[in-house]
Amino acid sequence: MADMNLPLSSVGRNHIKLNDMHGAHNYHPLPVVLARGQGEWVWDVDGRRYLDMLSAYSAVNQGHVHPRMVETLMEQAGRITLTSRAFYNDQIGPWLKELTEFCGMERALPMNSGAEAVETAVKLARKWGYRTKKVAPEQAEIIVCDSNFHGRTTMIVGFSSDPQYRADFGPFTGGFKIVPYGDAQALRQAITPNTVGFLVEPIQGEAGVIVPPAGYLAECDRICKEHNFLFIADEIQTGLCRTGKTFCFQHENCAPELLILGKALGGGFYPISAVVGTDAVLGLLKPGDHGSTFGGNPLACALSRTALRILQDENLAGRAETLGQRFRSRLTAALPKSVVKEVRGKGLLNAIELQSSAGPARNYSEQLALRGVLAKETRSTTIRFAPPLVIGDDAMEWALEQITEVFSVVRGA
Ligand code: IF1
Repeated sequence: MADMNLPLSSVGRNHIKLNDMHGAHNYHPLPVVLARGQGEWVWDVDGRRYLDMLSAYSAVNQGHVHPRMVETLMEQAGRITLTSRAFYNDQIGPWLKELTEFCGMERALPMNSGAEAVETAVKLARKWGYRTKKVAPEQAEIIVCDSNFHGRTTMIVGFSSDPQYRADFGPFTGGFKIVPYGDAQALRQAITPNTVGFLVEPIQGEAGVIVPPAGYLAECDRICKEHNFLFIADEIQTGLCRTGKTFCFQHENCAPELLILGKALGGGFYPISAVVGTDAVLGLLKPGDHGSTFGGNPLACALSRTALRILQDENLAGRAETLGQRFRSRLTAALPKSVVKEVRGKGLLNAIELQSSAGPARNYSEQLALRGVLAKETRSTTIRFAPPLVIGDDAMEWALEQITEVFSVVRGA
């Protein structure tokens, strides 16, 4: 696919060439080479400024290079950064207390990437199934949803419904069932005596910011409690104030036994993820059952403590709610139905779905980039908009103008 003709300098073109020559081509980035970030803004190698409306897939909720994060990084990096869990360190205990209080849950287990936390949650649900629910050995089943995205490990892609995510990566792990997203009755029908968990994204991000029908999560939660299996919320992308509440599940009356966090848990500075949940589940692990070299390291925990404080001190959930309402109402009113099918989302996790006749989504993200707005297509007809939650009112106004311009005409192939 020919790339847009962004006026790139030889410096920028050389960076792209290095990627082409020496890297695996597992991404097709926009031809934008970023060199600096501050808040909601990023600059490329040629000094061109862009409004970041992807936030590294919701991992930079606190904004790029937040000064409090820089301060914590410099202080902790100069003291101690990695000890392994063979010993205690002076950051993990306070982090565990602050994170469990932030989530209103009893225990937490630190990992690094989101996928690692998802793998950890699956192991915990199975262990709970065998030890507490008394499911027969090796028979545990976990129900997941069609069009799910929970990471890229072979176990996780094994329960993906996307052929590309699975192709050439088998054989896969058993013990998973796929049901339609948004249909609580389908969940009920998939239950067996071996069901130990229901793993779900409160909004499906990668599938195109799919918001389930109101009441869906609450109904699923009731079904989980009624049939004694775990409600496992993957809030790696929707959590940490992104959708206008601290966690997306809080938009409904539900109480997950396990919460999976990642991305913005590290404030955009360092990979840290976690499974947070009840003592009844996390308390089942004994020393040696599970672990990770970097999990719970003092640098990650110190940065995550500051990342959580920023979310609270700057009321980023309230900001996401207010600005998200403005984003959806203004664009729903302004964009022609001949181009745009729907503007949808919660808080500052939103997407524009194009009419199928309006041409590939990539054309629109390229046109946005030429105007200084960075957003990324997901699937062929949807562009996701997820700016840092610190985005200013003026920047939002400017973004709405650019988006209105780009989506007011069909930009065919
Ligand atoms: C890519 C998007 C994809 C996630 C949810 C677990 C993970 C993710 C709900 C795994 C990660 C990232 C991965 C990245 C692009 C991005 C993404 F939805 F955010 F846009 F892929 F679908 N659960 N999502 O969204 O976390 O191991 O990556 O830390 O793989 O291309 P991770």
